Amino acid sequence: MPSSQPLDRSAAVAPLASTALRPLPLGAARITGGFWSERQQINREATIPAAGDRLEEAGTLRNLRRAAGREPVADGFTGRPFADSDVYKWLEAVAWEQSREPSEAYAAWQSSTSALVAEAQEPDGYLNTHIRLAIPDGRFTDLEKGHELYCAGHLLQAAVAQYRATGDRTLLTVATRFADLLAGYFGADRTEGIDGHPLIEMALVELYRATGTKTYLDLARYFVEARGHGLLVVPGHHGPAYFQDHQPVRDVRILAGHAVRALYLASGATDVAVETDDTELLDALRETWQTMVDSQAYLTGGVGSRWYGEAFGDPFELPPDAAYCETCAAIASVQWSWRMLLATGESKYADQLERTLYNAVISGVSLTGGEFFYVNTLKVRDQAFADDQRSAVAGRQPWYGTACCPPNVMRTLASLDQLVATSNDDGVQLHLYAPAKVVAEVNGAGVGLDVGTRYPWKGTVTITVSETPDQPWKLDLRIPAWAEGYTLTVNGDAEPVGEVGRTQSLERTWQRGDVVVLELPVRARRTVPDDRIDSVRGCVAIERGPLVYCFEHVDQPEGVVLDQAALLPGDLVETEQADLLGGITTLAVPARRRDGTEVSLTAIPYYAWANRAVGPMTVWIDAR
Ligand code: FUB
Ligand code: ZN
Repeated sequence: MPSSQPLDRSAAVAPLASTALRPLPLGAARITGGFWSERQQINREATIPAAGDRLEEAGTLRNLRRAAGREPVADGFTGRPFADSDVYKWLEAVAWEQSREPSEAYAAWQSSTSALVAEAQEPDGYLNTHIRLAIPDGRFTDLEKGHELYCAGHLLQAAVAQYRATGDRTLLTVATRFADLLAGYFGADRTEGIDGHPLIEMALVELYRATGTKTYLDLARYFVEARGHGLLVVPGHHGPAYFQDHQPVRDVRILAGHAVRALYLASGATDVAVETDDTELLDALRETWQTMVDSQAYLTGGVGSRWYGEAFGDPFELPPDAAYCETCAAIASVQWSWRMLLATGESKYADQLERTLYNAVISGVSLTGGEFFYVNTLKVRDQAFADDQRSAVAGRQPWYGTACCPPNVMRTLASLDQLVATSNDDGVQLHLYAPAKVVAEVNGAGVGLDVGTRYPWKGTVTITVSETPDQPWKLDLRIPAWAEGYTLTVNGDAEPVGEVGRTQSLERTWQRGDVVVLELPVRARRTVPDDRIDSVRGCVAIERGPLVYCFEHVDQPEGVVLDQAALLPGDLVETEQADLLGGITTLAVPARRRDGTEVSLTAIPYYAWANRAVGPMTVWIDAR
């Protein structure tokens, strides 16, 4: 029986060890309107409900019914070996949504699907419908490709979300039984082995955090430490680097191989480092993160520059047209940056997280919420040809044969409120600027903030103190790296400004009704790439606030071939267009066609592209 009493209102990532910043409990930061609220509403009303139908059509739920014995087992398995994980990610989204706003429909999806999952679990705690239906004697025999622990990881994450968001222990019981089986099977003194697709590491750490069972942390640590010894190879296809098994995690300084795998592993390793106070591991992860951001991440925050192996490229190998930038990789990058932010308190992690969310994550879902991108390229060439469903040239799709990305977007948007703010003994830190209500405890006393803003379209952020103790505390504001020239006032009095790309702290004994106004210079700017990125040398991109812009063919004058156009110096003219693409600010940009004719090109936010016709598009454009 599900218990109805929430016992734990922790967020998705809730360290037990002391960290620089502490996540707020569920509901303590609430996005109340604006850009993200609109996306969350679409996620709640359109995307998540439709995904229930897609999971049915794809046979994913039927696999569970068969494994549960509700339908004939002999009819077999449908889909990719990791199809179960799509259901778990969807259930996670359903859970986080209920922490935002309970509803009967959501509660019904949760209870019926969780009951089905519980029924599909085998008596000894094992659960995987692909193995059960397709290779019943194949447990843990194909760790490279089998995805058994990857699916288990998503189950654990959904279970923790469900428990924290609703108090329902149905999935948590399933998850702990499976985790107990894993802990009894894997380990240095038991069966040596690691999964071909990391994820179990961070899932086990969170299960440890939710239950207090240290065995789960120990197993997570084992999986992190056992990596890097060449156990995983698929001859003729992938070597150990694809699986991040070429180097011990603490020796890695440059990410390699499959991007989602690499970033889920980095997230799990960060969790292990935090909970075991492993500063050497955390330092290695800091360096690796910095290398990724400096040389392996696209301007959008997207990562993975190789289609082959869905993989990281070498440093500065960032071709815009061949970009893979899987939506899941962007989400994994957000997950890692969030963990690094909590661990260190350094605002550069929130900067990258914001860049990735606004550009590489939400580009992965259409404005109506019904279609998705798997690959988030930065350029579609003129007359491009696609023979792969994942290619942007094929257009956004309602679902994919490999459907990892859509439910990943759903759970990310459903849990986005959790990334707005944190607290620690010094005060409260704001990371994402959105209309929001934030309540936090600082040294046992209540702090309340009301945030008003039209960010990312406008740069004014107004923060009103709605509750405060009679003691000094710090309000920390992230000043994005692009915000040169920002200003700050408290009750109308100017504050000295600091460096950009850092946190600005305002410490005082606050009074209820105090008003802080942060003015971020949200205006169009030209961004020059690092000249070591040979594929875009001589180009520029346009950004405005946290948004990366692009040029989409449908907006351009007759005769413009984007691949052959060049930008000219001159003003970037901004126009608010409430009726275009859900309401955006467009930019008019002076340019030259190949024949020398001067034209005005139109740039739109990158996330909004491919919501009309699919065709040529570019983020980077020649500026010589
Ligand atoms: O292997 C499971 C998921 O499928 C990966 O994370 C994605 O890259 C896709 O290959
Ligand atoms: Zn994916």
